[in-house]
Amino acid sequence: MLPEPVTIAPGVFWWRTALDRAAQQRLVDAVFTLERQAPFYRPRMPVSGKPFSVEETNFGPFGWVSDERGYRYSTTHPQTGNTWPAIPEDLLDLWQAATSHPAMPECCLVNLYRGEARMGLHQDRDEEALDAPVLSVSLGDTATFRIGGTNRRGPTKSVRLQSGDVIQFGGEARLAYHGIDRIIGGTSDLVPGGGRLNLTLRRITKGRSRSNANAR
Ligand code: MD6
Ligand code: FE
Repeated sequence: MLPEPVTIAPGVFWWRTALDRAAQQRLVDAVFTLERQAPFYRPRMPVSGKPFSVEETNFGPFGWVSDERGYRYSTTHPQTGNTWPAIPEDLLDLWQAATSHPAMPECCLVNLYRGEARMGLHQDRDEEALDAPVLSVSLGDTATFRIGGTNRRGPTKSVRLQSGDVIQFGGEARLAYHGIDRIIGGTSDLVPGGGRLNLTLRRITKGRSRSNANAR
């Protein structure tokens, strides 16, 4: 099971190397297998339509998408029109081991960072279920993760997330601003073609069931 996490800030827990190499490898294999059904694509910024530097896909009943019309959850892939593949069981097990939340996650957003890709400071706030924490897994190259408070201009801290690290945002940190300043290339050989994968698990609806994450 998981060791005791480090508390980075109130409500932000960090399990360093929560997943061993074999567990990391299983997740990477699952991502690139499911990616054939739900290919990575580049979301676009609201209004401007500028493409993200990060490539994304999703697993689960809901996927987080973004384009000129804004950020939202969608049950279908914006390019294929198909529903998203199910969230891998290993991730559902991790959610149950790490969080004490009674409902299962309904979205696994997959972020793929190659080269100079990064992610600007943002809040995760498009979910109805803001009482549920967000759980995220880092795989591949090390990333510089910046975390602040709920005020965009407030002070921030930086930590280096390595392959196999897991972080949770909950409680007073659920709406904390955070982002990825940069990826340190060549720090891992886990991801085929290089770079970093981030898997972010979220509950979207205010449901109660633990068992229906993939069945709706
Ligand atoms: C990333 N992570 O690690 C981006 N959001 O690539 C996130 O945006 C994130 O790690 C909410 C909670 C944890 C996260
Ligand atoms: Fe986020």
